[in-house]
Amino acid sequence: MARLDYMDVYFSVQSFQEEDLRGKSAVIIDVLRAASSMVTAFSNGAKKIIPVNAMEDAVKIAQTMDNKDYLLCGEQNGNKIIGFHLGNSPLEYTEDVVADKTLIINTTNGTKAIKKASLANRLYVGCFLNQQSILNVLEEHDDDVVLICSGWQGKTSIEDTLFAGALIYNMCNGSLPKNTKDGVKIAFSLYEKFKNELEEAIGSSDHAIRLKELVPDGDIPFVCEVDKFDVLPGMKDGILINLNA
Ligand code: 3SL
Repeated sequence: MARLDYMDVYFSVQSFQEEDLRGKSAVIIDVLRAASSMVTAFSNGAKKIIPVNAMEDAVKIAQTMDNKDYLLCGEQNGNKIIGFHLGNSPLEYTEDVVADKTLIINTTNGTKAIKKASLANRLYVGCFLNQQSILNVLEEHDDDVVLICSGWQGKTSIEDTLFAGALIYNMCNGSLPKNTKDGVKIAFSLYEKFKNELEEAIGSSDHAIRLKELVPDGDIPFVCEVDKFDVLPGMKDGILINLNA
């Protein structure tokens, strides 16, 4: 069982250094929307996900593959990237589109957090949609666990902090031990306050307001669904696979 007194929470991609994660397990959180899209894609049969730092990297990797095997995915400022197959709405990642495909994904914060966490011993991707799968794998761990909220360009985001808090809240059955780090206390307290009104809290977040004009109406309620999918995206040699498949 991962120990809460050793756990820490980072609130943006910029708030940690690569070295901070050496030898630890990391859960990368991006509720809106990269993690939610990845989890949905795996649930609908995507074979692999290759996260990248830049659009150019995605295109270079695609050039080494057969056209029928991959999809270029992601967003720039919330919008689908010109020339890419899919944007970053989880609702786009349906079975008929993603089954058996390798998805090469570039997003503003989520894929950058994943790439920056490459020194972690183990890396998982989590959001409300696969909450129980993340809790199950943390139960098996006895090393230090770091929860990394992707946030938005260096800023804290309520939706990612809420999910970090949901993990912590469930790990301690709602009763937080005293000897935890500040980040753990902050995430726990936020979740405790909003746990019965997740959709309202996330729907009025800075990120949801930013996305309002850009994304399908269904994205917000969808990413707030808890335990919808039994999926565990985990990193193996730079590529995410569904460890629960
Ligand atoms: O920053 C990210 O990784 C994205 O998930 C942001 S967006 O919701 O697609 O705009």
